Amino acid sequence: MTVDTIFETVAAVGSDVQSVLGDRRSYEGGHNPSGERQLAADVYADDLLAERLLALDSVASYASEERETVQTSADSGDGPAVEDATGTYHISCDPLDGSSNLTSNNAMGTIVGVYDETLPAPGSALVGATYVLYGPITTMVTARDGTVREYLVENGERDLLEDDLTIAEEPVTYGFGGRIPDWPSAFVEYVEDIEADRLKLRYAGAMVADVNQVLTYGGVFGYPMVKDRPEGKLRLQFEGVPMAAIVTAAGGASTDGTRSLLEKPAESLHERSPVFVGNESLIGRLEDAMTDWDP
Ligand code: FBP
Repeated sequence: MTVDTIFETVAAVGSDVQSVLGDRRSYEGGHNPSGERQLAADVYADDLLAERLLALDSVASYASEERETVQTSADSGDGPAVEDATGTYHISCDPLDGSSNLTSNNAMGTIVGVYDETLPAPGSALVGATYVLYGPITTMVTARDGTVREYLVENGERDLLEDDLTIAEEPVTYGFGGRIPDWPSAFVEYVEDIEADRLKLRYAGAMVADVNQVLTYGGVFGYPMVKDRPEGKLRLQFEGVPMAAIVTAAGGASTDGTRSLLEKPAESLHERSPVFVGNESLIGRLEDAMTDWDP
C-alpha cells in the first residue's frame, strides 16, 4: 500500500465530508489544542479521517490540529504506543482548514502530510503531502517524489487535471493574514515594496484557497509574525510543512522569515510558526527584508 492509497482515501473522505457540511455549521462547544472553538464539521471531518486512514495497513499513526495527542488505532485512543504501531507512515492532518469560512459559505480545505518518522517530525521526514480544496468545484493537489499533480474530485473519485503542476512564473497575487497594525515594520516595508510591483491583493481567509491561488497565478501568501504573537498563527506540523512541501515541489519556496519551513526542527506537535510560501524571488526578498527583524 503506497502513499497514493493514502491520497485516494483522503479524496474519498473529502467528498463525504463536503456532502454533510450543510448541517454541521454550529459550534460544538469544545476547543482544539490551539484554543480555537470547534465546529461540528471540524470534529466530524477529524473523526472520519482518523477512522479511514488508521484503517490502512500502511498507516501507523494519526495526528491532527483538532486533537491533543497522536493516535495509533482507530479505536478511541487506546492503541499501541506510536513506536510499537505497525505501518510505515505517520499522518499529520488539518481536517478543515479555514473552517471559520463555513459560516459565511466560503472556500475551505483539508491538509494532509505523510511522514516516515513519528510526529512531531521535520520536513526532511515528509514523503508526501496533499490538500483538498472545497471551492466552487472540489480539487486535490498532491506532491510526491518531487512531482505535483492536480485532480478534480467528484463522488470520492479523482480525475487527473494536471500531471506536472508548476507555480506560475510571473507573480500576480499576494495575501497576508493578521492585522496590518500588528505587523513588524520591516514586514510592512516588504509588502509596500511588492505592492510597487503591481501585485494584486487576494486573501480568502483559508490557507488552502490562498495557496492554490499562488500556485495558479504566482505570488506570495503568508501568515506573519504579529505583535503579540511572534510565532504567528499557523501550525508548523499540520499547515506549514505540508504546504511548504507542495509549493517547493512546484518550483516555489517557503520561509518563516529566516529559513525554509522544510529545514525547521519540529519541537512540539501543535507549535505555531510564521508561514510564507510563494515564488522563490518573493520569498528571497522577504528573507532579505526580515534579516534585522528581532521579535
Ligand atoms: P484553521 O481553520 O485550520 O484553524 O486554519 C487557520 C486559518 O483559518 C488559515 O486557513 C487561514 O490562513 C488563517 O487561519 C486565517 O486567519 P485570520 O482569520 O486571522 O485571517
